[in-house]
Amino acid sequence: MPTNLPPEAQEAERRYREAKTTEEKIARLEEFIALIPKHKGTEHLVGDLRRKLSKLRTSPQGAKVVSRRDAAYRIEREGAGQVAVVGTTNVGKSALVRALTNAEPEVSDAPFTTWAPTPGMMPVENVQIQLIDTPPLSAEFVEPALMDLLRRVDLILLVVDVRTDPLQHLEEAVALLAQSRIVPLHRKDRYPEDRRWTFKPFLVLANKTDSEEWDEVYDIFRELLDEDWPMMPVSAETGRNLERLKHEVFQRLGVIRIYAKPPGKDPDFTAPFVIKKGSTVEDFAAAVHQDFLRDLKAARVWGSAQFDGQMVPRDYILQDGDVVELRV
Ligand SMILES: Nc1nc2c(ncn2[C@@H]2O[C@H](COP(=O)(O)OP(=O)(O)O)[C@@H](O)[C@H]2O)c(=O)[nH]1
Ligand SMILES: [Mg+2]
Repeated sequence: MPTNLPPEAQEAERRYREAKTTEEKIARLEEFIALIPKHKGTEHLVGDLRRKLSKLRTSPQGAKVVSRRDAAYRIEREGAGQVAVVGTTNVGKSALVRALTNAEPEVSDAPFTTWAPTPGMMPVENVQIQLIDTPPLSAEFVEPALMDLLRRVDLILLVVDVRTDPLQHLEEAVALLAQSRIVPLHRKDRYPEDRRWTFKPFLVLANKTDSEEWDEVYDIFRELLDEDWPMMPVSAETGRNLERLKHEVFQRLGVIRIYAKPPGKDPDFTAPFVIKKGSTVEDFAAAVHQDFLRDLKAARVWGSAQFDGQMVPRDYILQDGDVVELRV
């Protein structure tokens, strides 16, 4: 083994050597390969390790590990929306998910700490949004199950570390996602109308902008970008802008909250129905219960209507915060 590997790769190698189960071996080997600098001198080593990895993954135990991992990526949707937190290693994805949700993914200086996606619920106003912490994006190992998960989510929060090399983190992550044909919605014009591409709304989080001192660095990063990204500076550590972030995420989900009012009673303002922006009274009725949709005669609306309790037709378009009484 060449001794001129950087210390983090040597450390990863040690962890790989100590791995006991096939699952651990696969995970540690992926990590080790990812941390080896790629050049002529390491070509052979990397080639050998890749073959070893592929052997492990296709072995009978390995196949079991891979299918268990796939299962870990099938995360059931909960709450008002499903949002993935992605990025390269050590940018603070896990720290953000910890700070924003009830989940407690491990946060560490060691790269590749997060192996399985970890969902948590983030309360915003009177709804809950599901945030999913994910393993780092890396050129060395693309997890197909992660890409499938990202194709299903409503929003991608792409985290970069403003203190190291945010531009590189952003470019690397975007390039890796593009390899799996996942591209930011705002770049849609650049791609042909083609079902093989998945367009997702992105929000870039410039993490570790702990205090005002770092705003200048953030501004420089922004100026270096050759296009306008939806982006905001945040800090998982000091909590800076996290409240604003929660609202931004809610806004970007493109959903509205509707309160059902049973006839003669008050609506329950703690339990909104969350439906897509642009939904009609009919869509709302379907969300409450299929029977409502079938038997719906009329509806009264408080909020967006011209006057309180106005009778509206089935195709009336609802707005966030409306109170609706369905009549059958
Ligand atoms: N100063 C500062 N450090 C942070 C912040 N967020 C995360 N870190 C540190 O960055 C390292 C990597 O964090 P982690 O959440 O494990 O990164 P991940 O690999 O993207 O999940 C840890 O040492 C964290 O303590 C932040 O907002 N400010
Ligand atoms: Mg992590």
